[in-house]
Amino acid sequence: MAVMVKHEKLKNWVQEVVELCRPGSIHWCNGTKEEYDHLMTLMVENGMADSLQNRPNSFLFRSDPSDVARVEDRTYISAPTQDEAGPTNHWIDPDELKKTMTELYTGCMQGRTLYVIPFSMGPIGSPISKIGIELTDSPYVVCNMHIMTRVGTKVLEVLGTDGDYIPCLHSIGAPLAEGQEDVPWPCAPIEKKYISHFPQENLIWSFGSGYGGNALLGKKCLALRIASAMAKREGWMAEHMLILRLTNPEGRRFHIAAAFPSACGKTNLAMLEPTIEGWKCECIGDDIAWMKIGNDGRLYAINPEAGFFGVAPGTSYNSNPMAMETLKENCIFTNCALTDDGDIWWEGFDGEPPAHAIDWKGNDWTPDSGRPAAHPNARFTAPAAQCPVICPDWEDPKGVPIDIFVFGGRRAGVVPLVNEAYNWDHGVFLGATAASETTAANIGAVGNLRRDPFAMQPFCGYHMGDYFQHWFDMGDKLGAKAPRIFYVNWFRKSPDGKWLWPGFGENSRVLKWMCERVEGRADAVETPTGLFPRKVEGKAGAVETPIGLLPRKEDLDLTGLDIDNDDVEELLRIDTKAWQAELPDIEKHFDQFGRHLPQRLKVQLENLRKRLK
Ligand code: O2Y
Ligand code: MN
Repeated sequence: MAVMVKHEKLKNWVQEVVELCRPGSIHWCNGTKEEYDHLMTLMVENGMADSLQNRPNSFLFRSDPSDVARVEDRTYISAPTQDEAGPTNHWIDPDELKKTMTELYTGCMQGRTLYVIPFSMGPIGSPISKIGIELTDSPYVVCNMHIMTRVGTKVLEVLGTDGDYIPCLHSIGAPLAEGQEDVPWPCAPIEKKYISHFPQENLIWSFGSGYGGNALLGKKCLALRIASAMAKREGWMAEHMLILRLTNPEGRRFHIAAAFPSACGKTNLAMLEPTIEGWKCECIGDDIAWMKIGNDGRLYAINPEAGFFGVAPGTSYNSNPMAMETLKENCIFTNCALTDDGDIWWEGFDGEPPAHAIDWKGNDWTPDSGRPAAHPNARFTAPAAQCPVICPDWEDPKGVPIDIFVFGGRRAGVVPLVNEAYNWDHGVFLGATAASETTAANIGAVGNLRRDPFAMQPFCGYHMGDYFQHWFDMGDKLGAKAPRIFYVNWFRKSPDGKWLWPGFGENSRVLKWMCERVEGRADAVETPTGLFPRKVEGKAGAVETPIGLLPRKEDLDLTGLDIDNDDVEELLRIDTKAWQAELPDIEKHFDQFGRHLPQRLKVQLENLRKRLK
């Protein structure tokens, strides 16, 4: 099917890139199944992919061992000045970065095909959606984009002759000389990888990596880094949040958007199966939320993506049965192990490990090998529409009204299972000070405590202090219609290192408490009185504590849950000394934002200090 392009600016840009990168051929993607099947066939034939004999229309890729995750150290927010990028982003002057990258791009697509991918982030035509065009020399990227976004001719139709789009240039950075044999996963060495964002121009340039967030440019680059900068300018929100709908036994719906750092179980929570009687949960998105204030003054969210790019290891019928059902067919697996019967496998998969497999590096593997068969950041790419608990309204162009924001992180100590913010400003403080112990999703040491404000540290496309101010500004606009804010920690451990909370479907008990707090809104306090513990009346009770409103044991629905009383007490225990010990670290964290730190956060820190006295 030939693609008709009537957009002069787009045609000119493609021509410029052709002249710079010198591909052997050009392919305008139409987003059809035939296109996907054709590219997959090519990749299987040239040894880049294995077709899985035991999983219909599914494929396994093994990346180069140097190209296995997002590379934060090589990711740049190239705003005009370093001050605009802020202390949490790497920065290079835009002219200098463009010069360096132009040299790298010169001739970089030699011997390869340049694919032009028109894609929509969000349902095509939604007032919240945005169009991107990714130019890439990776057929793996094209197939992943087919699943993760809405690709094709329809997008070009919406673009018309002069519509706005976000240009996303990507190259794996591995030209193929005449007669040179290709490798299964071509990419550039780490020092030549650049994941660059030019927020003032809404422009993305990525070079050298073919993996995940570095290469599927609609996701972290567009939908978070560039979109967050656009959202600040235009008065909306682009957040690293799952979106779910919870329906109570009376049929009342609650929409929850939750921000957790990478690999803290966002996908599991997004597909939660409640263990409490009569409650239903439906998934709208597992990673990113775009939110705008609607005509009724409430905040409406869409999931800009069309698929899940989830962490495979640890995903099982035990941890996430709905994800496992989603993965039954039509999926791409990257850096998983291959079993002898032509299926995928990873650590944490259900059942016994296979007696033999091919590991993510392509080597023979047995359970005695002493190394993981799948890379810890191995991924699945799966169509969201295949999820058995996908919400019927997940593609509603107007979005869903958000009732509750949840922040959280992975903390073995200090932070209780759940607490509610006293008010919006306090909630912004909870988001701004969120911290988590690091995992394999980002390159670097595993297990260090890292402050990850709003789970946006790697994804905020401008100065984080200004981003905090944007949250206050949005709260001011939303007023009484603002979502209520909570903070959770599913990962608290006992002093002897045992998980205190069972997690997974049991998390519904905590969400239920939040929904009941929202229903009892009229009775909730606006400001802390300092008289704690004092029960705050409402449908679900709470006590004031120095860090926020906490449920008492009897406020949580623990019916049928086999949990020790002592464990629940420990989960809800506030160790004042441990919290006092957090204050210098919060202060240090805030200090880095200098004059950009909103005064309202300083007030919140002082309030916390006073409450802890
Ligand atoms: O390592 C990558 O490239 C993927 S990172 C990722 C993928 C899906 C959802 N979230 C993330 C993340 O790091 O937050
Ligand atoms: Mn994420």
